[in-house]
Amino acid sequence: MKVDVLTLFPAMFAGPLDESIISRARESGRLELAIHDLRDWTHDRHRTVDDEPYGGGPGMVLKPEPIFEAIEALANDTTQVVMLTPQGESFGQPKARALSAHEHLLLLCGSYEGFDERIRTRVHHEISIGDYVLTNGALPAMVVIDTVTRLLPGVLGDDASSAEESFSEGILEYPQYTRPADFRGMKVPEVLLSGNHAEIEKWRREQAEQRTAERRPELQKDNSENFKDETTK
Ligand code: JCE
Repeated sequence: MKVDVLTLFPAMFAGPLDESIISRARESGRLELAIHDLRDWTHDRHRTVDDEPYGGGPGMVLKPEPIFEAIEALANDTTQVVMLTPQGESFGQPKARALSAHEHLLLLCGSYEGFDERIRTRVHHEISIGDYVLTNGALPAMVVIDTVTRLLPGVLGDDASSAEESFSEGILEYPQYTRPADFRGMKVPEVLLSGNHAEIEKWRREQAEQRTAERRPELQKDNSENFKDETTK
């Protein structure tokens, strides 16, 4: 998948996308990522990207001309243009999966008070990553890139991919432990040391359901498919 990003803060993208799984997805060619400075599509001495809102009011608005020119330079008929804004559709795993099916995404990161409304005529998806206000769309763009990249074929190992398929939505994870069995008096639940796989599976299902009911009751649904024995799935 190719992902182009249009931002006023290209330096924000150095670091988070150069680590771990995303970095390997780039090295293997499964993700081709290019960060573009919106100011590269201005034509004036001051590289102006914003202006005052018509009708008055606080702050500044992103001008249409540089963004239209950038889209015309970077997008083709197969490109899905994605705008990150607090007014967008709530982002979640189903939207990540839908976006991961496209060959080319162009992510528009705003800043200031937002975009001139006419820019929306060139946008296919408008996404919010949550109900809080950030200073700009760079962090939301990185969230979208991270979630979408790990869903691309071959990016995760086989174990993580099958765990993804069975558990990714609808229920929280059960508690996990590793060695030592007794850490500063905090003991690992006996059942996990028992070697009784049927009992372990039952305990994990109960824990996951209890946790989901307590913390995220709105997720509660029938998860019986998620807890079939791994060997019979
Ligand atoms: C952004 C701003 C609206 C005042 C461009 C914020 C997304 N989930 C999200 N939280 N915040 C954002 C986001 C995305 C793009 C922009 N701002 C700041 N937005 C009103 C200020 C500007």
